[in-house]
Amino acid sequence: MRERERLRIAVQKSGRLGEPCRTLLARCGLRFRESRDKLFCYGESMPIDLLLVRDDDIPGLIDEGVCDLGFVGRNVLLEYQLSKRSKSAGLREIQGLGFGGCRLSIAIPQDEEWQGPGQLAGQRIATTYPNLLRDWLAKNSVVATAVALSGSVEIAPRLGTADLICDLVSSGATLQANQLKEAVVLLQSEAVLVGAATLPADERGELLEQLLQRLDSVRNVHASRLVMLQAPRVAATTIAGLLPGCPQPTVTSIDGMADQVAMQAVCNVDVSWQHLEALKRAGARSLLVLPVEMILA
Ligand code: PRT
Ligand code: ZN
Repeated sequence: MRERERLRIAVQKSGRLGEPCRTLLARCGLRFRESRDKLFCYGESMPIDLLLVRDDDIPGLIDEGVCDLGFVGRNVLLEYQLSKRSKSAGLREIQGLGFGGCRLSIAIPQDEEWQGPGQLAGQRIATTYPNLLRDWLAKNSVVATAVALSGSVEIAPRLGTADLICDLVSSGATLQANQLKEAVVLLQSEAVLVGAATLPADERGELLEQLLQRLDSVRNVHASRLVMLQAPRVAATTIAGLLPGCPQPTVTSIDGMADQVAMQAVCNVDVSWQHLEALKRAGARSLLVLPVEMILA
């Protein structure tokens, strides 16, 4: 197979998203052989390879056609898109992945009151996301200066290089340690799968579709439980209505027990003890809840 018939995915080499993204791909059945320099992983189970890079390089690599897909924080994707505007061939967020959650927020000193965007006028705000910040300031008609830094944004006010900061927050501990508090959220972020705006027209397009289906299935499976039970035939409709997430159960007769049925359903939400107790009160017995390994609809 020629090289570009293989799909190439850019993944963060280290950092917060590297490990969870590779775990997700492993759950999709992808196995890789790492190169000696640990920059490239050759796909052994499917013609899908990984390029291990810094997260900031991922949108550009897809834009230039070096990679077909990538995993990055939504914050990185949007910052890139704003920095490129018309110069970009077009990237799209294909799907959010449900991990790497954080917020891009403006933080102010703990002892100040937040009175709204107007309070930012004339301030110098340190950030590693100058384009996202400028965009938000413009939308809120605030004239302030975005001071672009490459890291350690939270110490800028103490160093006197800025008055406030605009940074990613997850637990809020870093802000607190620097006597700052979150004032306003500019963006809710999580890890996302990014691809070119148009699908490759060759074999890679099909591979991409197949991978997306597996990713979808892995995500659904994560929250899914198979519920199995037995119940009086007359209670089957009531019990079906009590199944969490209201799935359509399969109802089968039990040999030699004309008034009883066996029911099973895949519930795509958490199944709690309360759910089971409600099912039992409605007449269900022999309740069994099992984790689901794979689903292919
Ligand atoms: O080396 P490379 O350039 O690849 O990595 P990086 O250092 O630029 O990024 P990395 O690995 O730190 O983060 C990758 C992505 O994880 C980000 O782009 C976000 O989408 C997501 N993410 C989720 C976070 C956080 N949570 C987070 N808390 N990225 C950074 N932080 C930092 C934040 O900048 C601040 O310094 O953690 C600190 C705040 O955390 P709390 O918990 O104290 O609030
Ligand atoms: Zn980075």
